[in-house]
Amino acid sequence: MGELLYYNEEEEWNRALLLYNAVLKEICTKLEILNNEFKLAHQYNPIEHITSRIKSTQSIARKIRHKKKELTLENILRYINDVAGVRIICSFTSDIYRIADAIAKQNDVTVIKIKDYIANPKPNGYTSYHMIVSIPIFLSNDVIDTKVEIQIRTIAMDFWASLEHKIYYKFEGKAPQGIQDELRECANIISFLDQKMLSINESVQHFQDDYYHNHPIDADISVATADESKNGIVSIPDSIKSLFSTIEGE
Ligand code: 0O2
Repeated sequence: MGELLYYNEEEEWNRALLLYNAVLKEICTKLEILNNEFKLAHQYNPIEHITSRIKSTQSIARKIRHKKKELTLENILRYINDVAGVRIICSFTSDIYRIADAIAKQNDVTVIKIKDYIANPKPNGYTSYHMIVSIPIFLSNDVIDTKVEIQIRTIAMDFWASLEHKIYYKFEGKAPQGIQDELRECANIISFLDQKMLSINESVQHFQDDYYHNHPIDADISVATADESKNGIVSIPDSIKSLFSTIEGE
């Protein structure tokens, strides 16, 4: 960033980077804890994967230009909300809102802005749930609230967004109408697919609940282990089951 900012701003930029890196660590830890807790309670993993990044200097400069602001550190800190960004990929749409709620409820998280592009897709078909939040970063003599953008979407939404992003840049934002129409059609298919997958998952859940209702002993001795495949339920090995029966018999 040095070459883009005035010399005397460089030190401040390095301090800002330290904060942005810190806020990414904070939010990723929070998400990991939520995911682990959920896995333990429901034998189910709402987060498929998480990526995080500090926005590239070119992308910051482009966005500042787009917002018609001068490229100064003050403007970057004030107007660019996504210098630090995390992307959370979930299996199902319902997981997106569950995760968003769980983050927003935390005492040290301040929700600054929400854009629900799932309830209100963009005209080009883009869907995703965006939150801008701030989290306090504790330094040796200071506490600084630092902004981070959280994008939450399903695997299917992510697939669409990655392809659209590439096409957007290939045509410098002016893709031919036919391609734009096809992308919008794909967005509709993806939304249908997400709804279908969610309803299949709900049916599986009901089958599982009915099964455990009728086989309560199996439910007692079924656990999810840390390294099992996602969403799976495995039975406790026989050697451990026999321990249970010993205890019961005592
Ligand atoms: P990049 O390269 O991904 O970082 P704000 O200033 O917070 O009010 P902002 O940030 O201008 O609003 O817009 P918004 O709608 O919150 O979008 C922020 C990010 O969402 C974008 O960052 C993209 O990552 C993603 N996004 C938004 N709209 C689209 C879209 O139509 N297609 C795709 N593929 N992604 C989108 P950047 O900085 O644009 O890009």
